[in-house]
Amino acid sequence: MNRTIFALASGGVRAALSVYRLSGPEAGPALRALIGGDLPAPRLAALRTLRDKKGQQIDKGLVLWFPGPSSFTGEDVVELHLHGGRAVSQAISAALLDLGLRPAEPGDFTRRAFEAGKLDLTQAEAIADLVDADTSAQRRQALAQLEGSLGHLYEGWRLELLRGQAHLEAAIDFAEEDLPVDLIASSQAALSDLADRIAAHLADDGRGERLRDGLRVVLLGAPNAGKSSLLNLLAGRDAAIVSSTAGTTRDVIEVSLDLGGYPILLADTAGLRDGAEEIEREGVRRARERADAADIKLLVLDGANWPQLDAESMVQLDARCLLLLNKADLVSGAIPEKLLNHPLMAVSAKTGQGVDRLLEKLASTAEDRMAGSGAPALTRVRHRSALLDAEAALRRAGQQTLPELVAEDVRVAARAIGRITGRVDVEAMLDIIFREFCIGK
Ligand SMILES: Nc1nc2c(ncn2[C@@H]2O[C@H](COP(=O)(O)OP(=O)(O)OP(=O)(O)O)[C@@H](O)[C@H]2O)c(=O)[nH]1
Ligand SMILES: [Mg+2]
Repeated sequence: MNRTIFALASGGVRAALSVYRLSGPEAGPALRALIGGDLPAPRLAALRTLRDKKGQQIDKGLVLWFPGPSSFTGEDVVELHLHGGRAVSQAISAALLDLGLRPAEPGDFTRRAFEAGKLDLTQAEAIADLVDADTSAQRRQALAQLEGSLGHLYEGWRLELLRGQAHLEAAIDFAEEDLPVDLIASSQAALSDLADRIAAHLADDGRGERLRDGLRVVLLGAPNAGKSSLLNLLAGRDAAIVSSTAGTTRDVIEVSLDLGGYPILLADTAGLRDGAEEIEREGVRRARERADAADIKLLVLDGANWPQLDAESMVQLDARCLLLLNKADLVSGAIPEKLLNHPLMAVSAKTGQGVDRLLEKLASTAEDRMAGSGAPALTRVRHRSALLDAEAALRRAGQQTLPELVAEDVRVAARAIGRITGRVDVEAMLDIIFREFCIGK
């Protein structure tokens, strides 16, 4: 049996209120000991004075009693809503340790909920994502996943496979029975159809994962072009040092932006040039590394040198680039909308010119890359690799001629998908065999 655990469920302790959560068989006795009386009615808040073993008052607050199995973890659960503060936290923790409870490890409560069958693994992951969500689009994605959008999709696919496997197993084990003769061909058609649906789901350009992590945007360009000035302007704070000395920035400096609900990680980098001294050279190496990993490269051109283009920056030109002509305040004459077939935007970190347009452009790109058609998106590499395994197994199944081998590939595919939701079991398959075929009636 699980030991009873407790944890401060709300973050930092210095706050008006803090919530403590207890889960396990000793949760009820612990609450009775703390309040010196009977348990309150289930799921109703009750105001109680909490005392330690010596009868010393710890605090007065709301207590809630959630008897298992209809609780978050499926176990007996208690919530204590006490005053926030280090001394209260220390006193209640000491009292709970004194009662034999153990401090929870990260994820302990959700893990117990999963083990009790309250959540599948994608929902458990969604709780972590919801807690980490910084923007509204991230929150919506996590909520949909918590509601089971991904879990239902995968579970549906898995049941389809189990049904297919049941048909094939029946053909193998009960060949003399009255089964359809074209079983293999029709199974294979269904399997290849599912493989296509999995492939379509995988071909989403990683939007779900990108929404979790943020779109990676990097500022690149020659020293002194004004990259750090632009970063500070976009971030709305002085995150990076700006100076008229070329080669000021060395380390990569990253800020998070929320553009229309979509998360962006904007990185400022060292100015690109060769032959600098050692530290700056390392900075340039890091800048190029960031550029390679970026979703969008903002290539900053120095308006002070316009229309001269520096070679080091031009090497970076590719489909991920948006060209920015900074220091537009110093440029006289018309600035073209395009340069070398890439969109060019005139901006000035000094006057703020063009910055709104740049933000709009970034926001709309972020939406393009991260918003979906409404279909659930996979959100983790773990999902992707399991689905790739499943798809490969289904493609293999299409090549097999013996029902045994087709069935084996289907089994591999079903297990791969079952790993995503954490619901790999064999009982379900037996149920389907007997329900659908009525064999051995
Ligand atoms: N006139 C004008 N000056 C600017 C503008 N943007 C930046 N500057 C000036 O250009 C100089 C360099 O700016 P930084 O932001 O440090 O340039 P950087 O690209 O980060 O430079 P490194 O870190 O050395 O690569 C500073 O003196 C800024 O004040 C602008 O839009 N107009
Ligand atoms: Mg800089």
